Amino acid sequence: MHLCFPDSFVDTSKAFICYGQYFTYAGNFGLSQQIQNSTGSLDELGVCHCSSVLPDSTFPADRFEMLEMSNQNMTITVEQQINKIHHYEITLNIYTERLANLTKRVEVMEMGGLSYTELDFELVKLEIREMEALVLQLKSSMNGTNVQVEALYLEMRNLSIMVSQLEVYDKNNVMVIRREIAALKKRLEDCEKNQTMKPTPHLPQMHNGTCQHGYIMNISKPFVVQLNYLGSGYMYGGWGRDSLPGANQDVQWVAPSNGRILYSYRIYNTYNDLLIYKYFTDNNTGNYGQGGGMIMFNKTMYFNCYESRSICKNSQGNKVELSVNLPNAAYNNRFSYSSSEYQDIDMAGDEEGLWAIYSTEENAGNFVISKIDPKSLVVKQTWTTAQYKPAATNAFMVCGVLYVTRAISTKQEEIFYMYDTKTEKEGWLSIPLEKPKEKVQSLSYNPNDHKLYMYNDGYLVNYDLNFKPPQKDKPEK
Ligand SMILES: [Ca+2]
Repeated sequence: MHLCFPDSFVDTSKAFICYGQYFTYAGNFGLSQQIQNSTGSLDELGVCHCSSVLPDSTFPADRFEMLEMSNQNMTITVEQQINKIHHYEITLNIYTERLANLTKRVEVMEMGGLSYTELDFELVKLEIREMEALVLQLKSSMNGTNVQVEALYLEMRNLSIMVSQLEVYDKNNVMVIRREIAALKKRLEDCEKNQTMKPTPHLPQMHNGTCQHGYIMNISKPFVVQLNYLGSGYMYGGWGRDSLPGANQDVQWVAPSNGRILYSYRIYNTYNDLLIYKYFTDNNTGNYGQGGGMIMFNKTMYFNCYESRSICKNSQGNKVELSVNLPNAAYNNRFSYSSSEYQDIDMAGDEEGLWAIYSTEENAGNFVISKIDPKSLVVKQTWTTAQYKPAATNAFMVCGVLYVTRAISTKQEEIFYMYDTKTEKEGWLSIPLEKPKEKVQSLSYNPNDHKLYMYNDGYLVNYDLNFKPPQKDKPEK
C-alpha cells in the first residue's frame, strides 16, 4: 500500500493536479471532487490506482420532515380503513345471519316440510333481491375484491337460483297457478265491470246437437277453467269434450304439449275430476301426434300423425289403430296457423260429423275442408275456399260451416271468415272473442253444449255460442 502523488502518471482526461492537490472528474457531471486521504497502489505499468472516501454530506432534515408527515397521513388512512372494515364486518354479520335464516327456510322447502301453498316464493325472492342489491353496493364501495363479500354474493346467487328452480319444479305449479289465476280473475272482473254489452235478445229455445238455428250471432265472455295438468310449460295443445252428438258429456279430455309433438292425453271421467286434477287415465298417442289440431269424437282421438300428411285415430289403447293419408294435405308446418306451429291439419267435429280443416299447395295455402269417415278415415267430400290459412289463428266447424278466427290484439280475437259447405258460399263477419292469454293454440266446437273450447297458452278456456234464428241464415257478403 502506498500513498500516491502521481504527478507524472496522471491521465489528464480523468484527473488533474491543482496546487499540489489531486482532483478527478465525477461521472458525467463534469464536476470535480476533492480527494482526501487518498491511498493507492502502483501496477506493473507504474499507473497509480487510488481508492478514496468522500466527505459526509449535511444531514437531510427537510426530507426527514417530509417522511414524518407522510407517515402521519398514512396512519390516519389506515385508521379510516380499519374503521371501514369494522363497519363491513358488522354489516356482513347481519347479512350472514339473514342468509342463514333464508337457507334454513329453503331447506325446509326442499325437505317438503311445508306445503307450497304455505310459502310465498315471491317474498323469499324479494328478500334475496334486496340482499343482492346491498351486497353489490358493498362490493362497489370496497374498491376492489374482498373474498368474504365475493363468497356471500355467490351464496346469494345460488340461493336465488335454487328458489327459482324450486318454483319451476313445483309439480303442481301451485304458486304459478295462484298468481296466474289471480291475474286472470282480476282481468275478468275488470272486464265484467266495464261490460256495457246490450242484453241478449230473447232467443227461441235451441236444441243442442241439432242445426235448427242460424249462423253464430255472438260469443260469451271467456270462462277460464284451469291451467292444464302439466303446468305452464305446456303452452300448446287442446282440450274439450266428446264432439260426437249424443256422446257422454261427463268425459273431459286434455292434451297438453310443449311443442310440436303430442305424446299423450288425459281423460277425466267427470268435470269435477278435471277441476281437482284427480282420477284420470293417461293415454299414449302411439306413434305421436303433431300440432294442436286433435279432437275427441266418439271416444276416439283424431289427430295429425307425426311428420306425415296422415290422420291418426286412437281409442285410448296407447297405440294408433289406423292412419290414413289425407290427399294432397300440406304438412310439417307448411301452412299452419299464425299463432300455433305444426297445426297444418286441424280436426273438427260438429252436428254433421268429423272434419279435417287443412290446406294444399294446389289451393295456394288457402283453407280446404274435407268431410272424413270416422271409421275408415277416408275423405267423403272436399271443399276449397279462398281464405289463406296461415293468416288465421284457428278454425272450427258448426253445422257444416267453417268459422275462422284471427287476432285483433293480445286480448281479443274475432271470427272474421266463414264458409258454408251446404251453399258453398263464403262470408266475412266480425264476431269478437275475448281471450285471457295472448295466443290461441287450439279452438274446437262441441255440438252437445254449443260451447267453444280454447287452449290458450296452457289454460283451458271455454265460451258459449249464441246463434241467430233460422230465418236469418244467410252468409254475410
Ligand atoms: Ca280448431
